[in-house]
Amino acid sequence: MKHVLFGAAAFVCATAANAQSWDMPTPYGDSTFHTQNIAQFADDVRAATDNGLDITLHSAGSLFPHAEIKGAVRNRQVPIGEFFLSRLSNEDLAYGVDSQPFVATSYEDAQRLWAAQEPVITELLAEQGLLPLFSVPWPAQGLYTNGEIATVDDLNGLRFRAYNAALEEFATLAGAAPVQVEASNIPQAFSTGQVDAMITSPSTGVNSTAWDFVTHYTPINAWVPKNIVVVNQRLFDGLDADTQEAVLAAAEAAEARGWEMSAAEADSMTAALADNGITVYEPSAELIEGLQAIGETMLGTWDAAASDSARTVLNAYNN
Ligand code: PCA
Repeated sequence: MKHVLFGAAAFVCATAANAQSWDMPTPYGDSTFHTQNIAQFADDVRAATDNGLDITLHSAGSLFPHAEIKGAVRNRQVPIGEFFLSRLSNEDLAYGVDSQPFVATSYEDAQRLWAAQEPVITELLAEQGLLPLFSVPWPAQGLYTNGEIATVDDLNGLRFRAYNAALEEFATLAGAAPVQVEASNIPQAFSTGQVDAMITSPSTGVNSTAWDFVTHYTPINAWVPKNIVVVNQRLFDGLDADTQEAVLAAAEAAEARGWEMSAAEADSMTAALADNGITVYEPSAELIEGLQAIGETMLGTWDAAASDSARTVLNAYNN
């Protein structure tokens, strides 16, 4: 008996000695479904490895600001991290196709776009020693304002919260004044008068209690942008084979679960906006036509600047 107990204790010590702890930054807060999804991913990895790989989340930009997360994974300051994929469009427009207005507007489109995008960006990220693990979309993006917006002209002069270059361009072409604000700073940006309108998902609207600062929401469903989780390839390669397999299996499950969570939130969070007093209205045909015209202009600009990789993504998606 003594011998057996000793054996068990030795086993526990051996496991602990090999155990690894990974820090995982994300820009988004704990109530965000993406954060809940990656928390489940971390739980799955812990369970599958008998606590051999313990991933600790650092939400709401608490470890690294959004703009630094990709670089931190690349430089091995952290092994793994999550960020908004299209923020990398300044490196290559292939990363930003999901944020071009009216290119992919439904989950079906978004799935096809991700299928076209994944092999291309996997290659681009590999050049930086990064391995993408999974990508999950936000619900389609809608318009939050004070008062109803009937046409693009009504956006003229508004201070518009933006989260990437494409949205900045979109707002500018609509005659609005874009201001970059991270998702976790939205309530403060509105309450201090820095911004007075935004385009984001119903999820982010609810997570930032949009009813405290806007009265109206319309689901223009103009694009379906994604988050991505990447790991440093060299640190991943340093894991033993079983742990690598556990990470990849948990990543595959997280991608499938995340897409389902997103689709569920598209409905439930739009309902929650209305329940909290926001007027949810269908966009007018004129508004959509005006916004689509802006999308066309943006696509022209995109086309003039697109790399071969970016073209490969758009061609594969369109064909
Ligand atoms: N929420 C994030 C990105 C897109 C979205 O729906 C944000 O607003 O920053």
